[in-house]
Amino acid sequence: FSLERELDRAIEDNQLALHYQPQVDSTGHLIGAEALLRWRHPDHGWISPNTFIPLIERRGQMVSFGQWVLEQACRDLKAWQQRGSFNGRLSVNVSPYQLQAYNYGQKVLDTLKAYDVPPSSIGLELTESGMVEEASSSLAGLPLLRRAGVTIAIDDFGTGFSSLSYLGRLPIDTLKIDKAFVDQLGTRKGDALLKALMNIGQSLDLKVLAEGIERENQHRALQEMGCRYFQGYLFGKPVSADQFVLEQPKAV
Ligand code: G
Ligand code: G
Ligand code: MN
Ligand code: NA
Repeated sequence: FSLERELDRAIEDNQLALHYQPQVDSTGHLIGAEALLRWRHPDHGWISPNTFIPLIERRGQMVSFGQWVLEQACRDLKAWQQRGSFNGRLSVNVSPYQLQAYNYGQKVLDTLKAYDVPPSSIGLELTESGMVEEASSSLAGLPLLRRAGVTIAIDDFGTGFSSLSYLGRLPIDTLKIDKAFVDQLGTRKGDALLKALMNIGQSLDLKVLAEGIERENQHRALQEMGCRYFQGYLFGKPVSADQFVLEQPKAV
């Protein structure tokens, strides 16, 4: 399959890029950004990570691509910080394959140090599928990262078919409520589900961030349920690093 083979050259041929999407608090202030990987293919144009991340994982290359993502995020963040145009938290997505790699936590801290990026300006977004019981030994790096100031968010919370017991064991800061739930707002069951998810977060003293907010009425309804952090096209679409600092008012 040729797309898969072409991945080998994507990094060296400079075809990968990170786009950034704002994350805001309840007053609409920028508090951070999520880095989202993009592949600009010479023939096929922009390819979504939903298409090529599974290929990377299947080929056993997630660790090296993940390292590229973290380093590029550090370069972009450092440039923004030096220009004084951003002092929020930059979140990167992490695949379960990365978490399972030997010494993952220490390698992340080493990378941040090499780029002179404070750990407290970085967040990691992990999916529930990375939280499976059998992998618990591989999650040993998380407390190390957390102690250094890196925050940990559970991405796509509620969609992962995973046991919730990890919430009691691991140092999680934030639950990211998936767009699939936001899209059910206004239905009896949808509202009940969202309230239940909000409740889990609040009773565990976690931040809850709702994703995929496209309309003001969704924003309002979620605020009424107690949600305080948001991400979605209503506040900004993912854009290039340069575009991001042009569009965003300075982060608090
Ligand atoms: O913008 P959107 O289409 O980009 O992202 C689609 C999916 O790809 C999301 O589930 C997102 O978490 C995932 N994704 C985006 N960037 C990365 C990345 O750098 N690493 C990993 N593992 N997943 C990513
Ligand atoms: O990492 P995660 O699975 O949360 O990835 C977020 C995905 O959702 C990315 O593909 C991103 O581009 C997309 N996204 C972010 N905000 C919105 C939105 O408001 N509407 C839609 N349709 N997609 C969004
Ligand atoms: Mn994410
Ligand atoms: Na998500």
